[in-house]
Amino acid sequence: MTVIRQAQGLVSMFFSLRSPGIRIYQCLGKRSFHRINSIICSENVTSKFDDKPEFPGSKSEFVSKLEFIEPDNIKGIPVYRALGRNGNIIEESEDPKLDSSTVLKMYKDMTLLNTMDRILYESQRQGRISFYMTNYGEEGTHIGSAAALDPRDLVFGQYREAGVLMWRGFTLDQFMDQCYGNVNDMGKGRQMPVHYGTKKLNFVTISSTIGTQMPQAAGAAYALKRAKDGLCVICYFGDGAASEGDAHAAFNFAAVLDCPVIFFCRNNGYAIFTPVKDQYRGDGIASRGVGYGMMTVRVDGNDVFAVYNAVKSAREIAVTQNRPVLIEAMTYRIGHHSTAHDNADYRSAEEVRYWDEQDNPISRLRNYMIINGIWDEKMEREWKLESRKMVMRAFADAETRKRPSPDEMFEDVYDVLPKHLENQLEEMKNHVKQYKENYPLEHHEKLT
Ligand SMILES: Cc1ncc(C[n+]2csc(CCOP(=O)(O)OP(=O)(O)O)c2C)c(N)n1
Repeated sequence: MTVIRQAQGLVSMFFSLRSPGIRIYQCLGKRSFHRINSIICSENVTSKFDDKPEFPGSKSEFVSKLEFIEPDNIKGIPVYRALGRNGNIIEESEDPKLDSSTVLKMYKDMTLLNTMDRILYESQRQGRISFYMTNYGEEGTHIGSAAALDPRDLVFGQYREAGVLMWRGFTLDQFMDQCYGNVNDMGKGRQMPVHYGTKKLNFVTISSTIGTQMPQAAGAAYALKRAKDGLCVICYFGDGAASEGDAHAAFNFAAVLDCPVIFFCRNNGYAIFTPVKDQYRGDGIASRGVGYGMMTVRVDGNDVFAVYNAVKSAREIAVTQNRPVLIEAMTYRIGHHSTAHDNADYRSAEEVRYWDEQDNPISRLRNYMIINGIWDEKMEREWKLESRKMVMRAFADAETRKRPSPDEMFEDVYDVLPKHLENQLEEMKNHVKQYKENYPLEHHEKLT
């Protein structure tokens, strides 16, 4: 494993910029100009610089034949995988050799996440919570990456990474309390559902504004580098987020300032209804990593072991060499973008079914477990019942808890409430008291 293992296999998949660099087209040779009796003369100069460009930052050579780089003729960046669809290890050297309890936790978290998604999605459909986003199809990217990190590594998520939190020990009660915005929600009901955050588990609170987490992650990684405590940052983002200006700022700062951050792209094929073919013209997100001078690899995100191996090696690079690494995990979003959007508006049911049935990260891992004798049909049946019970219990408890008092929305920003907010608080209280029949006050803690 780690660096030695990388040298054997995976590291060859990381693209580091040790390649010759893009060469510079030059037509005229270098000449020296000087003035004799008002006539400008020139003469050929030969020096060691004649064959090597001297431009600041240049890493390449001169060429004398004009040739454009034709992106369509460059071979695509390959996709690294360890597990075949039927659950067999493809190359013995790429078997992460995880003990069976780790593999079982991986599988149980992936399937529990699935069950939780189903219940919370339905709960929104029945009007019990305001919003929800499922993680169907991307469970392998969450669990494979989370398992390869140090739990003290700092996570900046986008919003579709609930499995990372689950791996770190966020409980079903905590998920449900956040989605219900009840008194036990750490955000006190001020955030939309799925905007989780917990200092205890080193998971920075989700922000709805796409891409904001990316420069923040680069900055936090710079701070970790200065602290010299051997930790790194992981920053999750989607293929759509990669089109934001913030992505450019984050990649460039992290590369130039040598920040220990893993940029983990979940390339799930769509940004709401925009397919990747309308999102970019180049070779996905991985090709950009090389452009920014980052170690880069593309992995099969539906292969939890490939994701695990890639993140383990990327973490080693980040913390030992203080360098950013870009991982592009290829996957597919099986669920609707959120409860506010419908798949049927932009893709066919057959397309979604194909990924669900033919290339599903959960069934791939289950096949591996069955082949290796650590799972069987009876265990599957029992776990399905047990996990559903666990989710339903947490769901029922969260629903019965009261919501915070409305006056709490004014707290936790200022140490001392400024005058204009004090006035607003008073106005809100008077308004709610006057029109109490229009507000579900019985579901909230009492107004002070
Ligand atoms: C700055 C900004 N622009 C637009 C939106 C609306 N929006 C929310 S999610 C989303 C798509 C993001 O897609 P992607 O990054 O691929 O992530 P995925 O949802 O596929 O996981 C958009 C455009 C937003 N929240 N913030």
